[in-house]
Amino acid sequence: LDISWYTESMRAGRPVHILDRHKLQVRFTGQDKEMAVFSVPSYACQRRTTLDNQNTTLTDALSLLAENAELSDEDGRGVAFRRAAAVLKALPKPVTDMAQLRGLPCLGEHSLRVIRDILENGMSSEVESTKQSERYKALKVLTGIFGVGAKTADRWIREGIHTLHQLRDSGHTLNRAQQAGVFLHYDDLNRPVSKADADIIGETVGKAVDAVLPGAQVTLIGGFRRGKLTGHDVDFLITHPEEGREEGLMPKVVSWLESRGFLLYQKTTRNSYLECKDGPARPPSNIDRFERCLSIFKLANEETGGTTQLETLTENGTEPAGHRPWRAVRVDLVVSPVSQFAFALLGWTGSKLFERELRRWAGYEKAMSLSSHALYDNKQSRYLRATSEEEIFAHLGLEYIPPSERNA
Ligand code: DCT
Ligand code: MG
Repeated sequence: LDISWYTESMRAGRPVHILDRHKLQVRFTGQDKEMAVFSVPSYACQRRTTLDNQNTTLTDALSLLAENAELSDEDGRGVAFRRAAAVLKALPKPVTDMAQLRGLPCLGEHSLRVIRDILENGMSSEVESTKQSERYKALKVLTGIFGVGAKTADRWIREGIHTLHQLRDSGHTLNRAQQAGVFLHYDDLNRPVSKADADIIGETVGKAVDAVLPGAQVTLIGGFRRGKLTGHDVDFLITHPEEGREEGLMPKVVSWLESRGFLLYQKTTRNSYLECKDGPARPPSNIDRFERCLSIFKLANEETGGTTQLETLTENGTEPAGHRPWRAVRVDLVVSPVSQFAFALLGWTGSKLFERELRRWAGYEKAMSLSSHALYDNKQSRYLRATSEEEIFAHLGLEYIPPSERNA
């Protein structure tokens, strides 16, 4: 913590009272000013970040700039804005004065400029102009399509395609996922999923898993495990207490669901992770090596009594969602062998930034490689086993942070 201003105050004879170690509550006696000065550790995985965000105006602004950077293939800038937003999310009170931020980590010049603009003028001109820009609006519309990432969207924008209508008229051939995303379920897939919907889908997935492999367990992961009330999808992790029994489980679960009309779309990828072959836990991507199924679920609407029969799908998806007895929901299924379960659970609970920070902490501070499969100690040249998230935090020399406080 930079405390030069504080020692200056002391020298100038302005008494400063520290009331709490983490929230330096400072009173400048004899002046009108009273404010909290904050101090937080620099890695998000050392902090407790609940959903009770006291600085949503500031964090929304920084998150928008992060999103815009990520969509523009500027990941470095994106992470910088995400880290800055995460620091503000961890503060116990709203920020009202720039002086409160002195000494805080991860607040670069650019982020500080945005924060100052908002504190002084009530808004950031950069955020407002980004929001209004044709490019940002088009990126949002096009990446809102299931199966369309930043690169594809960018290519289309350079061809002058900014809207769904322009895309439909462009004659582009879309892959199966994109067809589902743009022609069939665009509105549904861009509507938040509630916890109640997640629970209903969880029951169905539980039934499917139980039917094809009794004893297998299903765990809700992702944002809902962190206590979020809505999400963009529903994520589940499946395992079996006996190592090896989970092999080949995904195709069986998928056909059970498919034969009962629960799936509008699915794409399964096979598990390719083998410790001995791949060496240290540094796979090219930490999230794509489990047996994994990206799907679109057909969720029956409660009030209509629902149906699980596949209906003829309209070709252009213009049928108002409210008139259908079901809605489409993105569901992500992951199967893990029980020996990797704790790592998978930790890696798939998020948030994305919390995960990134855990891996950065492991690498930079502990000379370890953490993935959703394993933890490798580079100094001891061996894998560190764990059967719970608590053990992994302990291996990493970190205080245990429960899921509800990983909302960085
Ligand atoms: N994950 C990650 N890195 C990624 C993508 C995902 O570490 N690049 C992990 C963290 C969260 C988990 O996988 C599930 O991913 P999402 O569903 O995208 O995140 P979420 O937190 O569940 O967000 P939402 O509530 O919007 O679904
Ligand atoms: Mg999710």
